[in-house]
Amino acid sequence: MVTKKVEKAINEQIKREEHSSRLYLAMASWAEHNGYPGASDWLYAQTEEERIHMLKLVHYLNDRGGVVVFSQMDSVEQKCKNLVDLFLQVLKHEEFISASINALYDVCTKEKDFSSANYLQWYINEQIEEESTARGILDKIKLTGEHQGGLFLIDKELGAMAVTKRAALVASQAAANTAT
Ligand code: OFO
Repeated sequence: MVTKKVEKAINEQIKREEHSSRLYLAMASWAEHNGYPGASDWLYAQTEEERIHMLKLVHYLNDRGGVVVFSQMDSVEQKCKNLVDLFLQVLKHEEFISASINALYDVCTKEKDFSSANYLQWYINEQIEEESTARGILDKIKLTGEHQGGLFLIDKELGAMAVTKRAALVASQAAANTAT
C-alpha cells in the first residue's frame, strides 16, 4: 500500500512522462517537417520510450494498491529555430525530468516508503543516460556550426541511433506491458 502523498506524487510523474511522450512527438514532427529524417526517427523512438516510462509507473502504482489518475494533458506546441535549439530543448526537458524524479524520491523517503524509493532507482539511473545522450547529441550538432554537410552526417547518425534505441525498447516494452 502507498500513502496518499506517494500516490499523488507518482500520479504527477505519470502525467509528466505522458507529457514527455507528447512533447517528443511534437519535436519528431518538427524534425520530419524540416528535413531531418534521422533526428525525427530518433525522436519518434523517444516518444515510445517515454510511454514505457509512464506505463511502468502505472503498473507499479496499481501493484501497490494505489489509484492511477490520468489528468488532462496540456497542449504541446513545438517552436524551435533549428536543430541546436531542438536538442537544447530536449536536454532542458530531461534535466527537468531528473529534478522531478529526485523530488518524487524525496517524497517517498519522507513517507518512509522505501519500496517505492527503491523502485525509483531505475528512473534515477535512466535519467543519467537520458541527459548524457541529449548532451552528447547537442555537442555534436554544435561542433558542426550549422555546416550543412556536418548536419547531414549527424542526422544520419541519429537515424542509426534510432534503430539501436528501438531494439532496446522491444525488451523494455515487454517488461512494461506486464505488472511488476
Ligand atoms: Fe526522458 O525520461 Fe522519462 O520522461
